[in-house]
Amino acid sequence: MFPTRLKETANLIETHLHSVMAPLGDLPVIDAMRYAASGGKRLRAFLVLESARLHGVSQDYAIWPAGAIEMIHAYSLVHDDLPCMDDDDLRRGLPTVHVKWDETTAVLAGDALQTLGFESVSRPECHPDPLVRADLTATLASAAGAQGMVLGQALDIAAESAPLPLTLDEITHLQAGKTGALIAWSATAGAIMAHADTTPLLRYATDLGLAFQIADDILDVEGDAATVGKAVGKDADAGKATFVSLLGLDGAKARARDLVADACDALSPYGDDADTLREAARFVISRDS
Ligand code: GRG
Repeated sequence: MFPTRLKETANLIETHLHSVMAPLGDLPVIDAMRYAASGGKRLRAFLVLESARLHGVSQDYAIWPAGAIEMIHAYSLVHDDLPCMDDDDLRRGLPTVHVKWDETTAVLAGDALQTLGFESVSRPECHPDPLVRADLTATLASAAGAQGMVLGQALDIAAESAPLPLTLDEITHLQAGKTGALIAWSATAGAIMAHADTTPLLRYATDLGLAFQIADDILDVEGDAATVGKAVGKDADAGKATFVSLLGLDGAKARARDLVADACDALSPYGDDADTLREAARFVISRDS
């Protein structure tokens, strides 16, 4: 069952990150890294572990890319929350890193979480085959960097001062980088580790990533306590193009449901063994945070 697996993943990741960061000491920047990397749903780590399980890859190996993606995700949130970006005071219900410490510590903690993530996938403990470790490292760099998440973030920031709102194609491209690229890497990591074809999982994750972002836009409109399918609240991002502003609330919900159906179909080569991934896709559009 997906909720049980997600909870197990969260526990595994907390323990793993604790041990990876244990030797780093207790400078403020290290404490800030531990703080930023704790909590969260651990959806990306779950995708890595499930993708590895589907391909018969040992969890002892898969925990390394699962921890790596959560560190890189945490870095992106720390930097996204900075005053020069989204200027947020709260993350995961707690003060953001630059509020609890200061901006310098937040920049450095984010940088160090990113490099520790890359170190994790290049360590021999991650996989016995150095070519697999190189592949994981290169694909993660491309997902996180100027062709992936950083590109999406840059396009998002540029859109704020653009004369016209983004079109549906533009926002789809932006979000494929900003949130989709790390999700796609997570879901394909197990196939990479098993030297297997990544195509079905890439199709699954591309649809899932977009559905995730549409659900996020719907949550913004309906309020944190709502779920997809309830009454409309106030639009926190009024003026900015979102899937809801472009498709309407009902259209966005229908699109998210279609994407989840396509994501589930993409898993047909795995048969029933991929049912937990199918449950995860349905969860993504029914979550309340
Ligand atoms: C700073 C280079 C750079 C990139 C930041 C991902 C990102 C790019 C910014 C996050 C902004 C945001 C809140 C986007 C909405 C979708 C999203 C990624 C939400 C957070 O992910 P969850 O819901 O978070 O998986 P948890 O806390 O569960 O890990």
